[in-house]
Amino acid sequence: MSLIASDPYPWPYDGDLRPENTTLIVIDMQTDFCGKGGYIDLLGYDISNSRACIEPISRVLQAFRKGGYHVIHTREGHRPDLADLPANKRWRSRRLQGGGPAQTGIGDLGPCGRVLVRGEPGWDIIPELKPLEGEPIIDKPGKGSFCATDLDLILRQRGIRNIVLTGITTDVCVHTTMREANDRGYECLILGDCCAATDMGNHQAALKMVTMQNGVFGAVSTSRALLEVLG
Ligand code: C5J
Repeated sequence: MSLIASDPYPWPYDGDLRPENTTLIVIDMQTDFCGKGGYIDLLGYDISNSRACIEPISRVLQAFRKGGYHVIHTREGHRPDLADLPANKRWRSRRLQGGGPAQTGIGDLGPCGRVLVRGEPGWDIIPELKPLEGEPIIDKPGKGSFCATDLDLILRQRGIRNIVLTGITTDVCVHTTMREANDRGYECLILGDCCAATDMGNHQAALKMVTMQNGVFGAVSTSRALLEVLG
């Protein structure tokens, strides 16, 4: 029986935490979300917010790999012909806040290649958190990692029940993935210091939401609490 100190309950709920049934998911640690000239930078947000989680994720990643646990990565992005990019998503990405002239949006050419397009430099996972050979990478067109992907199939084939969520952004892709996973019966833990948002208030609110109703989507913890158990 292994339990990680978490809020609002020690995680996982039944103490069944083993390398065979537990995966780390590292969500969208791509240049477009945390690098200079990437999508988030072009939108005018401070990328030091989204970069703050790189170091803690790297420590957790090392512990998962060392312990023989599963590791899965995700990337948000679209086909080069943009056949999987909804028109409203593109329109919103090009719109300056408060209206105004169009800006570089999804599918357009920016300093890191075409924004959020598969195969472009900005779409790739940052070198600090590069996936190892054999670690699945889920390419997703949406915010959630289950929508229009084979993630659920891969998790079930491997017998995975527990999911530890990290990555960016806390309030969008990480939260959507956590909600999707929770509804499918997975036991979820989000590590607060291993996630980041474009806005600190949203980051904190997203973590708080998880803890309502006795853990409505799972539980919240930190890299430190997890490493005390995983070593
Ligand atoms: C966003 C993400 N925020 N990875 N994507 O558009 O959270």
